[in-house]
Amino acid sequence: MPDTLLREASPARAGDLDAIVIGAGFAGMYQLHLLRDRLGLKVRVLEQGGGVGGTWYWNRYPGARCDSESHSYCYSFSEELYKEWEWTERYPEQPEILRYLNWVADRLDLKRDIRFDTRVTACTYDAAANLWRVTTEAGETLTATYLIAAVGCLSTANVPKIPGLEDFQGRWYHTGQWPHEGVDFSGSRVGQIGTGSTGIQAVPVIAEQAQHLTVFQRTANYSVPARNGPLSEEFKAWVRDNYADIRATMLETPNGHPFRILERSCWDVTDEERKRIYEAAWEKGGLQFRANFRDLLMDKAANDTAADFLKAKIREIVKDPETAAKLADIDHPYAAKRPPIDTNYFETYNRPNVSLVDVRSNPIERITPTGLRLRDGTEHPLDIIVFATGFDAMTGPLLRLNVTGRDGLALGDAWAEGPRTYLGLQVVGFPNFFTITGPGSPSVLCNMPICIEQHADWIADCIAHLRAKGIARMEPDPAAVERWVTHVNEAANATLLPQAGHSWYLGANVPGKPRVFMPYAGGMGRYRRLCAEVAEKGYEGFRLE
Ligand code: N01
Repeated sequence: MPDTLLREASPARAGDLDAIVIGAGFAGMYQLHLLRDRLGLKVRVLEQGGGVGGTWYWNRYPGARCDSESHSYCYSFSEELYKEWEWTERYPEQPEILRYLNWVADRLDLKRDIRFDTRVTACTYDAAANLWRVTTEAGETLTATYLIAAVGCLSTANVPKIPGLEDFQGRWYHTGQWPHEGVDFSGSRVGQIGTGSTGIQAVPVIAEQAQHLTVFQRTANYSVPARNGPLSEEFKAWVRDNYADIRATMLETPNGHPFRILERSCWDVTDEERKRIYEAAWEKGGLQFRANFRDLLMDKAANDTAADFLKAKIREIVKDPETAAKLADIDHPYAAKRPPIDTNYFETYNRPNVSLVDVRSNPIERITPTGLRLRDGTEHPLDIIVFATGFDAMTGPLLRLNVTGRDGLALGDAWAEGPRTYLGLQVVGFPNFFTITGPGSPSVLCNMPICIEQHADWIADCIAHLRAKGIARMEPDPAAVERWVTHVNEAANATLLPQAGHSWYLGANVPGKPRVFMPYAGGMGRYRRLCAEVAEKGYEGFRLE
């Protein structure tokens, strides 16, 4: 529908605003652009940080870099915007991504509608007025018809409750809340807890500065070299010339990346051929490693071939056999947890100032004023502790908004047994509340900007529909949610993903969190078609009143 017609058909605004968007990362920025500039709505974005960027505003830890290739880790909705920005490296570093997002915000004149340094403390649905009341830490309340959470999936830091932290006399940091002025590690004994994607990026950089770095590993992890480097002029030209194809590929592939998962099975090739394929993929580097065979994430025996190859690489790189054995003692299928990529991660353990401590067999018992003590009584004196311990993923950022829907229903109660959504977009009992990349959508299993654009587009089209048809409220039908939750579980169970029992995909990294596989593993291409069909059928599965 043309925007002008839509504006004429729009009902009078009941609250201060048509829409409140929470968060000014990739998601909130694009949602603001669509709702304000395409639909002509009055929108305010509330952002806790002092600037745009979301994840890239907060995660300033050493080595922070994106694992998606730069030409895919950006907005692609506008060809003009896509071609105007030039990335410098294969994998963009945090400062460059933050510069990019500021550039987009300025280019689209977004900042005038973003309220920075504004933390949302509660969101309450007022059924009589059909409004959302959003309260901020400063005590202000704003009202709007539509509430859109663009808070990201990995924005609630998980600092494990290890006894004694409050008495630690050194300095400590969580990677997701890194000081803007940086941290000087020189001359310090540093302990890093955590060997996920973040930890694996941070270790080589911290090791270069610290007097000594001790890495406390609970779960050993696979990693493939990123093979990062500057982009050639030819590649940059190729990206500009192939915008349409790159975007089409990202929209269709299961992971939203600009490469296809090959059709061949692991068993279509001989052992020697497979070894050559893995070697070539190792040399090429990056997340593409898992795209070599279609069955790597479906068939445990197929996965074992990749896992064995990667474990052998660890033993080849790491010179001390005991350290190598600990690093290669990986207990889950390859890519069942989010697979990291790295720059010199395993090589770093060959440095004389780096040591690895296994805290699976000998857990951290307490933090003392001067370091860490393990269960067997071993003391590790430390000046700085780095928590690369991840996030209360997917549900954490939503639950801390204290959202209360119809009849006083708190989101925390609605999700006491784990998140239940329709398409990861809406929750029963929470009318006109939308979640961008919410649980039950592909989100974290995909290249994020692609998922974000799809959700923000869908939400904007949906709001346009509601307004054009004079529909006051929208929320899912409980039966549709039941069917979707069942489908999300089936999609996960058709893969090896649930076999990593300690994964944050399952909420297992946060004690007491319900164990539910949260993202939709059915693939981005399929998900996109399902969402489009639902909209085409007049928002089938939603109650429109
Ligand atoms: O967090 P994680 P992350 N004692 O949860 C360990 C994205 N990301 O920040 O596995 C000891 O993966 C924990 O051990 P275990 C990406 O999606 C993207 O690294 O629970 N150890 C694990 O080793 C990624 O998956 C980019 O046994 C404890 C680590 O801490 C997601 O963010 C870059 C512990 C946490 O790993 C999260 O990654 C970086 C304890 N009490 C990250 N508690 C991009 O490229 C936790 N651990 C875009």
